Amino acid sequence: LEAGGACSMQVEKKLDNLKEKGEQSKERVSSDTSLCTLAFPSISTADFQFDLEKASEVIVDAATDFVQKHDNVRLVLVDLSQKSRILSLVKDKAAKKSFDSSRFFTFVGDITQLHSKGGLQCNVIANAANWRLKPGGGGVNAAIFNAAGEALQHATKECADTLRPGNSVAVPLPSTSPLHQQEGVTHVIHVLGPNMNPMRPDCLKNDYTKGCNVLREAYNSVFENFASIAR
Ligand code: AR6
Repeated sequence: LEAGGACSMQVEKKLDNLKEKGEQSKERVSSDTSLCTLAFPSISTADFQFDLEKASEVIVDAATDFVQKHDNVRLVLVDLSQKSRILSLVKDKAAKKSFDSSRFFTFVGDITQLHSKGGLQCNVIANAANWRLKPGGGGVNAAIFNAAGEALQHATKECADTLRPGNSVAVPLPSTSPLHQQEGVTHVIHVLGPNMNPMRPDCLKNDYTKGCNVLREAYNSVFENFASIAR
């Protein structure tokens, strides 16, 4: 895929430059912004009412496992507010683990304006979607579909009609989309998380054994889709 090609080329170029200068490349490259980067929201913890403490554990485990197994990628958990409880929980739990913290970190900002407002270049963003993959509905789903325009709706329809809880689908974002043009986002990965809200479909009724498994599957699915794009 185009984005993957571009990402790996940039990293290789960087490595060559560093080799020419005779520098040790590994540390430098891992903190470099040309790394393929996935920005993702905390799946299921707002409208789907998933417990934040339990979600934070799943996020830290899934993300640290992933960055330890994959080179040349970065994961960034994003939320809108400085006061975000999920971001603090994840930061606290991640601080207790040993991994390269330049490859998984938290960031405060709107996931649709990370480059223009936050100065953070993310090639790929994840969306906490609904099972019908429809725009609107509030939360991060509405924000992403609004920012990406109709191009995302069309591209999404070409990839999938529905999603099961725990699954995700990677959609290449056409270059006509404002989100592509202004923010440099080349792919949106829609993911459906476990739902604990009785007013939404497939409510798990507080079954957190199942819920945590489905949430872990959801993150693994997003990260694997991201790895294929980055390759
Ligand atoms: N940028 C970054 N993070 C955001 C943004 C944004 N623009 N907007 C919300 N968040 P939610 P869910 C954070 O409710 O719980 C939808 O209507 C938010 O603070 O969007 O998985 C869909 O259609 C929270 O931390 O997703 C589904 O039906 C996180 O994103 C349903 O809600 C997820 O909140 C999915 O519910």
